[in-house]
Amino acid sequence: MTKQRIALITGATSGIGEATARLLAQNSFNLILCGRRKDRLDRLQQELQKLTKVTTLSFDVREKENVANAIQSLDDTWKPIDVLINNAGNAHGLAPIQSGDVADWDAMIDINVKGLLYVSHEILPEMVKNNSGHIINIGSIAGKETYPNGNVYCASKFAVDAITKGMRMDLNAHGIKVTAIHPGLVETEFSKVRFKGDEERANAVYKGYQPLNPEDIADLILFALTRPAHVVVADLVVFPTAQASSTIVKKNL
Ligand code: NDP
Ligand code: 8X3
Repeated sequence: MTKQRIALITGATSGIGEATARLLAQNSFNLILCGRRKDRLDRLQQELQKLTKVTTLSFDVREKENVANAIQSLDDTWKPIDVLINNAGNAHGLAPIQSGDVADWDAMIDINVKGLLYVSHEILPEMVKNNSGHIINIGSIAGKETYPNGNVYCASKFAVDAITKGMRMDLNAHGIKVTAIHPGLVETEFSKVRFKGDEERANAVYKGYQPLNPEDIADLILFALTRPAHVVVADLVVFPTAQASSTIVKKNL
């Protein structure tokens, strides 16, 4: 019998991470669900532990020591981690560089870039020791092309793209798969966070066309995870059909 793989998902409390947790639970992965909102983690654990083994870790990816303590607190049944899904992240603000908010810049660089590195730092040594594992980094079309007012969010996702390529090279000798998935517009809590709770502005982002839903991305993550041992999905850009680039979206308003 094949061993059930253990997957750690950051940002499992909403959107893409939550949809991925549900799909992987249905497909026999054991899950370590991470996020700051403990109430949501607890609720999801309650739901998914009917299908598979689930544990949760509540930490802020910006807090280096908390990241390390949380991951090191896992008992041996949760090690080694076979799959790391670096998904936690958000945009904070959408403003010209000359009027950007420094706190927003810090948040995006600390969460999207440094947070991804802190989590990876805790998990990679064991994968390297075992010469196996699969890392999936959630980038963005914003990491492939810059768009007006996207400046620092785009920079953070360009960094994710660069880190992913670096991981693929450095981990190659260890047989570790590295995948990047770069979505276009996905309807999640992303725009609510970007616009600081302004629901009207957030909802407008998804009006007049059919955006991707988080399940579409979960589906691609499962696809990448279920390829044969000799196949790696390296780099995937995915748009809603209505989207052609960061700035071209066919809307019927
Ligand atoms: P959501 O806002 O729905 O989810 C973001 C997740 O990240 C939440 O679970 C949140 O959990 C977690 N998170 C945010 N900040 C932190 C933090 N400081 N510490 C720990 N966890 C954190 O957005 P999406 O599902 O859309 O976003 C998931 C990923 O997809 C992000 O990396 C985003 O950049 C990327 N993406 C999204 C696109 C979209 O259009 N929606 C398109 C392209 C890429 P909690 O708040 O509980 O900590
Ligand atoms: C999220 C997609 O286009 O809002 O990364 O940057 S976009």
